Amino acid sequence: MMLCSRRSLLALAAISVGATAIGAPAQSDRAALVTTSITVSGAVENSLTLGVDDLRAFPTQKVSEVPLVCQSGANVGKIENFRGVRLRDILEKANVVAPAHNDVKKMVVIAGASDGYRVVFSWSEIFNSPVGEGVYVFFEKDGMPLADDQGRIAMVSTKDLRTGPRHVKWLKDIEVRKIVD
Ligand SMILES: Nc1nc2c(c(=O)[nH]1)N[C@H]1C(S)=C(S)[C@@H](COP(=O)(O)O)O[C@H]1N2
Ligand SMILES: [Mo]
Repeated sequence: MMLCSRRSLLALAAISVGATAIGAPAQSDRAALVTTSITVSGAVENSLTLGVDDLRAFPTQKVSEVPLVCQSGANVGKIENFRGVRLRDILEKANVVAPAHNDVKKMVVIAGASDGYRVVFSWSEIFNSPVGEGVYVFFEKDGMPLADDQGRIAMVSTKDLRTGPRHVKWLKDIEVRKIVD
């Protein structure tokens, strides 16, 4: 049968490897993606490295439920009973460097994960819009550390219309950058 030829088997193997690469990471891969601290760098006076205990030392908030909706509109579950720190409070501690009156308006905050996933916020969104109220770096669910599927530190922007995209699993770094002169 055609399908049993050596070449077809190799082709099938290649397809299945490709499918794994674009799908959700397997259980073992998720464990390898887990982050236990984050860095805050770029246009800040104080670069920071924050582990879970450091995050706990900030004012923390408890959030009871956030439905997760993908960019496609598909419902992809929810995150419940988590505790986190507002991104705004972390950036205030890092102290964004913006000497000119208009500098902050030209700045973005890039949140990166250990799998290379990255999302951006504008400074104005975080500090001058209702969105900023709901952007959390979180580290606890039901009083327990976050599991490997997103742990131990993640981020979510709870006031987004579609919350999936800026739910950053395995959060690794936060970079502040002025993107126009
Ligand atoms: N680190 C990381 N976080 C991520 C993603 C990703 O690929 N990597 N995908 C995002 C998108 S687009 C969605 S909809 C949800 C999907 O979460 P799920 O894979 O647990 O369904 O995670 C978000 N957070
Ligand atoms: Mo998504």
